[in-house]
Amino acid sequence: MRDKTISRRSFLVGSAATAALLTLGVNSMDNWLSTQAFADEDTGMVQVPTTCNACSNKCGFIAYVKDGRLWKIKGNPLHPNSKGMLCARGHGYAQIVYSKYRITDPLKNDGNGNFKAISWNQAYQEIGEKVQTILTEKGPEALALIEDPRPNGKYYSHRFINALGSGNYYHHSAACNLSFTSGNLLSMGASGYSSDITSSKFVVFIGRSYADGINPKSARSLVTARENGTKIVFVDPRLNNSANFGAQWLPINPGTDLALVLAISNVLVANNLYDADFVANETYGFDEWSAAIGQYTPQWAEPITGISAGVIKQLALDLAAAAPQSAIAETWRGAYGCSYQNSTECARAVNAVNALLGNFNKKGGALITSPPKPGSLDPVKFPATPKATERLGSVDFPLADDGPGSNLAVPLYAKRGIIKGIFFYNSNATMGYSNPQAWADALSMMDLKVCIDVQMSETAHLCDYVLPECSYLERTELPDFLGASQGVACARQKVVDLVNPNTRSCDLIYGQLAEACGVGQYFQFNLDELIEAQLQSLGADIDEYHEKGVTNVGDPVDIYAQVPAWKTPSGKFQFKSDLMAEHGLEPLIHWIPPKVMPQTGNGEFRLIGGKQAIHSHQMTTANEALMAITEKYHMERAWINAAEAAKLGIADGDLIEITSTENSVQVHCKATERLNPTAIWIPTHYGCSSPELKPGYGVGIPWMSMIPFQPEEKVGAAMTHEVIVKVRKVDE
Ligand SMILES: Nc1nc2c(c(=O)[nH]1)N[C@H]1C(S)=C(S)[C@@H](COP(=O)(O)OP(=O)(O)OC[C@H]3O[C@@H](n4cnc5c(=O)[nH]c(N)nc54)[C@H](O)[C@@H]3O)O[C@H]1N2
Ligand SMILES: Nc1nc2c(c(=O)[nH]1)N[C@H]1C(S)=C(S)[C@@H](COP(=O)(O)OP(=O)(O)OC[C@H]3O[C@@H](n4cnc5c(=O)[nH]c(N)nc54)[C@H](O)[C@@H]3O)O[C@H]1N2
Ligand code: SF4
Ligand SMILES: [Mo]
Repeated sequence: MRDKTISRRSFLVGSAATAALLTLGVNSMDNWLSTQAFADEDTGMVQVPTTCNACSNKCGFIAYVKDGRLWKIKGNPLHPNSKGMLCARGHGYAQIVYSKYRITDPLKNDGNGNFKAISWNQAYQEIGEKVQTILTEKGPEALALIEDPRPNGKYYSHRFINALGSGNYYHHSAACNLSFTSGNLLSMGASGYSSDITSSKFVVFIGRSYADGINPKSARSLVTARENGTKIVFVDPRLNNSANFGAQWLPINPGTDLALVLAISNVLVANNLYDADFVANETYGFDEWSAAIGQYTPQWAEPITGISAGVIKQLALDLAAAAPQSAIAETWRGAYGCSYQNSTECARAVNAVNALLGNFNKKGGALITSPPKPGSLDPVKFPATPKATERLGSVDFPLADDGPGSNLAVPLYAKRGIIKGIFFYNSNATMGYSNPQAWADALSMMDLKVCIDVQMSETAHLCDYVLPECSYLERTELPDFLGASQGVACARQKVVDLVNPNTRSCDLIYGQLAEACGVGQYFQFNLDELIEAQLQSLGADIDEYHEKGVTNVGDPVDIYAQVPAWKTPSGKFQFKSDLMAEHGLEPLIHWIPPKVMPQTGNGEFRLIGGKQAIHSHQMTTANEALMAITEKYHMERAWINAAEAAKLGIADGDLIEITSTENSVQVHCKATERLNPTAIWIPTHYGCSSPELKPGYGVGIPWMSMIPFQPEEKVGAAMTHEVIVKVRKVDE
């Protein structure tokens, strides 16, 4: 593929960029799809249905086991996310079970960063004593737990910290989709939606890239949508790898999507191109809001976004013409999941466009559904934990989605001397949730830091105790409940025996830790009993669950049958949020500029990032097969717009120095026309600084080290793209 240069003017025109998209092309997904159908040589192998743990999609697969060893894995056709397919990470990450980079014993830090193996009993006893001291001296509020929730973790981690009396339980979301889900709750009372792209006529993707931030079901739906003639427009500062399926690429100036979306609303309202019945019956605050958005014309948005007024107007007209079979698709992280000071507002604005299109729960529109939840369990066997303290951060970040909360409350309250003990489960918080130095400083003020992981992450290095979990292929977990029109329970089941005999699964670890901390009474059941109780509470077929790895739960529902039940304070879809007004914010959806703006043409850029199809966050950094692909294709390079690079005397492949207020790093560059001239784009999977994780150690840029610690106001997302960098060529 040869890069050509797109001038600043042609960026504004938009259509030239689209032409470039079509001529440059990107790799076909058909190759990927065909690799899923490899030859069968399954005879004599034990087949175990289970789920992947290489990302939160938890795709189902069948593991083939020969002589007690994992032989291969194949996507489970019954699983709603994999539908018979797995991505490269899913295949590659299965290596973890035999990885030489795993932790094999409990470890204790001697205080100088040297770790030595200790027995489980010693680890439990010492942690238990320290927990008791913290509880006595500071109370349960001084303890916290952070995790990237997985089927077992979601239940056991939460129960463990609540059993200790603490409500300080947080997910990873501050650097994932906290702004998006918080904005959704403010406008719709639901944390998310999915766009029905295969039945749609016209879909606009803002940042979200199904072919890079992969979910196999969604990636497959791009192929079906193309076959069905759905017109797709990609709004992304970078020509991402989903763009092969698009009709148009709009290389927006990063951080300005809110202006684009407000201008689309302006056109829809000014031209009476909205669903008046829906607006009249289902929404709150429309009259005030529609009067206030007159200023947000396409002409106003053009210089902010870098997209011409004509293109913006046409986008709005096309959305309206196809409504309700049209939508702005949901995001996840990159565009407005957590990236900017206006991200929560952008989520609200996107929802407002979908509301104007009247597309909620309409075929081809935006679908709000909810997966089944287990019913109540036997209160004697599974007693309720004591009333927990109010979660720290709920005062600072009152508009945060209160499911995950903002984990940035932990460093904030540690620095205030309030949080003294922390547990990390399946989480590399210090490298992934905001500035690593800010996390390290906060951790240095705590009396107890415990990390439960499978490998020696950077977060593990900063802890006092590291507890080795066995890999996901060596353990059984609780059912994962999924589904839209049909609820399903999906099984993660043990595939092979423990490879490292001194590792343990999280259900055991939490039960034993609880015992050592004096709250063992809340864990007087085993995992199998809990699985059965959860499945029974929903009337699921337990044999089918184990045999096929997926079983239906409940009756099918017609997702197109009714408008959603808006669980907002007004009971309606909200163009206006009184809750925001109560917290001193403007209640009507309005323009908020990004926090920082680069002085372009001055060697300044905005640093943005994104996923690569073969890696998951930072957890695949020690995977030899996946890192070999990185090395072969120099995937760790930073992208810079070719014309901007030329102005700075930088050529494709040169070593460059990238400097922010927080750090200065050197990396080779990819000079490309596939990027907006105001941005530097980096893959977010690199920069590992844990020497034990050899394949990834020192490769690429530690993304978060470039970013200030700066929680989004009232929400607490990490604002991961609010950073300006200077770039210069370095002589090699
Ligand atoms: N391969 C892979 N797939 C994954 C994951 C993974 O780690 N690896 N993780 C899973 C998880 S947890 C998540 S949250 C999702 C993330 O899924 P996405 O949010 O789709 O992933 P990203 O690549 O982070 O961001 C998507 C795009 O946003 C663009 N972008 C950056 N800034 C802006 C902006 O200001 N405006 C616009 N319009 N676009 C912008 C980036 O260039 C990028 O192409 O992926 C999931 N799937
Ligand atoms: N630098 C950087 N930061 C990011 C992202 C990124 O791509 N790069 N992505 C952002 C997004 S979208 C998200 S969702 C979050 C994700 O946040 P995290 O889930 O914290 O991301 P990872 O860096 O993958 O760290 C997961 C940790 O879990 C460990 N782990 C893996 N398998 C197991 C297991 O079976 N048991 C246990 N106990 N531990 C296990 C891994 O070794 C790793 O240390 O990060 C966000 N922040
Ligand atoms: S999308 Fe890929 S990595 Fe994520 S669960 Fe599915 S197969 Fe595993
Ligand atoms: Mo994420």
